[in-house]
Amino acid sequence: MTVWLYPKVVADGHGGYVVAWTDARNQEYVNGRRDVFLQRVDSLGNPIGMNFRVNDVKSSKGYDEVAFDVACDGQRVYVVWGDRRDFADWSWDIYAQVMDLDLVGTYIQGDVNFDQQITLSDVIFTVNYIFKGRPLPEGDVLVADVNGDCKVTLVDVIYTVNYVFGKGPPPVQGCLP
Ligand SMILES: [Ca+2]
Ligand SMILES: [Ca+2]
Repeated sequence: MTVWLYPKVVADGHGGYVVAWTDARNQEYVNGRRDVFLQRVDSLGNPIGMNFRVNDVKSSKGYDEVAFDVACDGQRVYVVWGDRRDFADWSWDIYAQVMDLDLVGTYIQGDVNFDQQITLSDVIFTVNYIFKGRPLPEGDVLVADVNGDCKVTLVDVIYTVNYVFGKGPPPVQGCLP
């Protein structure tokens, strides 16, 4: 069960909007721990690109992101939130993320762990997802569909391994927007 809560909407300064909310899709151990996600939408509310996690440390590791807010000046998006990643002393601290508006919703096909590169870490991530169902690929499961057949299987794992070692073609755009 994932709980989607606390939507916030701000104008992006170009006729569209940036929507933020928290949801628990990444929870691995305990119900109710949520991350902050962003989605850019056009003037009609249609999603542009995909939604993605904003907070850098996943809440599934034990820190609930709460009390977040979002702003946009037409060029950049600013998100602030509180979490207790310093769990040892039970303290809450404030964190922020600033990103270019143009990059909100963009992704690299095959970058399953969302670190802006395609490496063996993405292969391991995909294998875990296939056999354990978790953690979920960032943004959309189909980011892991590197051969573009709209399914995530071991064929995609082999495809990525071949690409990482220079023996195969790069990931193709499949079913993602
Ligand atoms: Ca990656
Ligand atoms: Ca596939």
